[in-house]
Amino acid sequence: MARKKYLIWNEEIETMPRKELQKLQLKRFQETVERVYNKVPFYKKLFKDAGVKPADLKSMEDVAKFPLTVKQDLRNNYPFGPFATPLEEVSQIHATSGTTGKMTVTGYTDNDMKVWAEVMARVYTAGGTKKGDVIHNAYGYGLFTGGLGFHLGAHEVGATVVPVSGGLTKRQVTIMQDFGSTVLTCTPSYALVLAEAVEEAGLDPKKDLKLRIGFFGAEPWTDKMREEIGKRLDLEAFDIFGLAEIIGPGVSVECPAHNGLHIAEDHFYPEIIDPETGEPLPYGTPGELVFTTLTKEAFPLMRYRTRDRTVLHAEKCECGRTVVRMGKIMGRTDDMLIIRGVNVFPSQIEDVLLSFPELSPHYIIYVDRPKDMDALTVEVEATEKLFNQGWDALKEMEGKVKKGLAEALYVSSNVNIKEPFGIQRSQGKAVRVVDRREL
Ligand code: DLL
Repeated sequence: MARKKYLIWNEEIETMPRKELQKLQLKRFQETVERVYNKVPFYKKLFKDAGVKPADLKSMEDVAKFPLTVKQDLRNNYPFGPFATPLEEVSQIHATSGTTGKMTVTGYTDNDMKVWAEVMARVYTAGGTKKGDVIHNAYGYGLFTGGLGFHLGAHEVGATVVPVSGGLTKRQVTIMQDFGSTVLTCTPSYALVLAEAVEEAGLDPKKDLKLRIGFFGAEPWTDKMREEIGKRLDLEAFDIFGLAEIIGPGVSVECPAHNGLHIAEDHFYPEIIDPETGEPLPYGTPGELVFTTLTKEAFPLMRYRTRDRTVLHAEKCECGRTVVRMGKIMGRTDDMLIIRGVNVFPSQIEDVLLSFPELSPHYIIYVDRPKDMDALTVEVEATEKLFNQGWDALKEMEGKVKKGLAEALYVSSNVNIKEPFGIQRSQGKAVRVVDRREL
């Protein structure tokens, strides 16, 4: 029997007429505003400084009058200050470790866990996961929301989950093969590491593995990377987005139309703002993504600046969903590099590198400032084939990549092509940019 192309977990909500959805959002936004104002002291001060009261939210047009919040607000109230329920009502805690500053701590009541399971079931179903699937979950288990979020959703859809977590890559390949895994969940960079290990083990994913679907997220990746992963593991790759502060994975996901990520808009209200001025921008205009949680009990957040750059679209998708779609994350407002005055996004560099079949999709970007001038260095791996052609071929390739980068970025860069496996592999979120200017 032919598979139905578009599966939807919660038809009633995911295909709800927009007018009805907006009504529901307004009611829930009003409840959130009341909750944070009455239960979380730092919001009272923020509201006072902005000269607003919960009752001022009469329609969604009023949303922009309410203050934006940032990670620093959470850090200032570390660890449990942002919680709107007493700790005894909190059934699970997660945290993200920033490279700077304190951890960001998030909490869930029993009902928040149910919401998380529901939105993750929507994610799995959007990609075509069903009861009978075997999910190889290689997101890290622990304080990171990836592992446990995907675990929770797997149970909700009734699939079989294998909680492998990250690491011990060779064993992961054995498990995928022996257990007949059909769904792979991990970061896109780790998917490539697994693909390499599959090749090294001499396996043909078409014959030796049963993978059909992959849900990859937690870090930026391009459409070219999607093609690469899809081809090397013989699966359809879906982009999944989320952040611990909002719930973890499950905020949005692609459907097989691959034209943006459907946001669980009945639980998370999205806005796009101008990152410089904080002013809201209309659908279709790229800017910084902002979320308000609409149903969270333990850790509600209002107008939280994610620092992620994307664009929103409100037209109905061919899959039937009516919820707003967000474009692929183009990068973060805070990982935009300014090189000699020019804005450079790591995703632009990835695009150029992946357009050369002679290179492997493993790279790292260094930024230095020798003699007061920014210097951009891109290290990328050669494929075995290119490497075996010797020095001259490598140098010629470096020249081509340099030219490609200069045309795309409008700044010059140094390019070092490394031997195969010359770039360290990641088991979770890949570190792709090392900015040594502040050091
Ligand atoms: O990364 C949650 C998650 C787990 C999402 C597993 C998807 C899969 P945090 O550790 O709080 O949460 O990191 C959130 O990661 O603000 C983005 O900058 C980035 N990010 C997450 N998903 C994507 C994606 C999890 N699909 C931060 N594309 C976010 C690009 C992503 N960036």
